[in-house]
Amino acid sequence: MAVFEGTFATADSFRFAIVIGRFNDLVTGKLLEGCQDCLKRHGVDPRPEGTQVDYAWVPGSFEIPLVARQLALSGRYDAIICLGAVIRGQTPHFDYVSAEVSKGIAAAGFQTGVPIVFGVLTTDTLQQALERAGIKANHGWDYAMSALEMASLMKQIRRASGTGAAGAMLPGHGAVV
Ligand code: INI
Repeated sequence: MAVFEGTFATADSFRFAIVIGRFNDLVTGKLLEGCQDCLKRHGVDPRPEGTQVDYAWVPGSFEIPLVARQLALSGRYDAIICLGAVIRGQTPHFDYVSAEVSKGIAAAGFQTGVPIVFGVLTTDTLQQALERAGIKANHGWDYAMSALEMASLMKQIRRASGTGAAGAMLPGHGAVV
């Protein structure tokens, strides 16, 4: 029998998409920097004019799942990283946005077979978010590590099981964005 485990050594052949929410961009911009730094140090060229990473900016976290799913359906990416920051305010808005973005990202991964990383901070305060986006640690780095590991793992599993490219799982969605 087999043991499947992702590695971090073969990243130079992978393609990623990063979906970033503009809302709270003080935080999401920092997550993006951490993410790009990690990818670069693992041999991925993160430049938008390069061939390995595409970027999609959306208004806020609520819009992330739709765009991540559409990108995944293209079959062009080994993994997709979603970056957002939902910060609790005085109203129940936080609960609606955070519930939809978490459910939506999970659904997009299940539906397409493409690893989609949940890189959305959900915090009570801006301070807590900033601490996780560069002041104490930068979770953007961790999200990139998850993408590298999952891309490698899924590739191994697909190869062993003889299944086709991710993103082509839904009927009629082989190669469109
Ligand atoms: N979007 C976020 O990414 N973070 C938030 O904290 C946030 N809050 O608090 O309102 C937020 N709202 C915008 C939302 O994601 C949508 O862009 C908007 O509702 C339009 O659909």
